[in-house]
Amino acid sequence: MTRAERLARPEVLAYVGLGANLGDAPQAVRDAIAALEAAPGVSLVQASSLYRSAPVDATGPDYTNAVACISTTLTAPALLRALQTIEDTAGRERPYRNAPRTLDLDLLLYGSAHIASPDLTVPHPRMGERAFVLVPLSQVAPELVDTEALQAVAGQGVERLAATD
Ligand code: A4P
Ligand code: MG
Repeated sequence: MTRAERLARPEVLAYVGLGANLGDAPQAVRDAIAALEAAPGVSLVQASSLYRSAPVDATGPDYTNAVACISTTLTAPALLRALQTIEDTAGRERPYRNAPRTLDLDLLLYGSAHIASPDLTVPHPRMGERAFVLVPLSQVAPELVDTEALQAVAGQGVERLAATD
């Protein structure tokens, strides 16, 4: 992409789900929000509070989760690569699917795009079933989350952390 094309790219509003359940998970999520803010082509619009959640379809310690709303000039594949770079910097390893992790960054929504490529599915295919996504998402973008969807996942344990945790 030429510099002129890069400059001309429109801003897209996107939502990123953050999760961690190894090490100091709340700090890993805070650091990741700062890394998102610092990433080229990304500006942070709003981050949710941090939430503690029981593992869903996974084992291991409780997770810390959050959702960040960003504005970006990156394409969706370039944004995914930027997210994976932040995961790698946090020491992310992938021994098996849904293994405990130091940091997981999922692209939940990229504008109104629907993407189904081998490496990227947007909207994130499991976001609608997960309280650890819907509850923080409803904090930053209430218009994007149906009350019925929130009620359907109300049985999953999600607890807002105090700012000092
Ligand atoms: N990929 C495809 N679409 C996307 C997308 N929209 N965002 C591909 C991010 N990545 C996407 O991801 C595997 C591959 O998915 C990537 O190479 C990318 O090309 P990964 O992060 O390496 O592996 P993963 O995290 O095990 O898979 P995934 O799909 O992120 O898992 P899930 O379904 O998101 O589940 N319970 C609680 N309480 N909190 C959690 O945060 N997270 C999971 C992970 C399970 N249970 C949890 C939590
Ligand atoms: Mg992931």
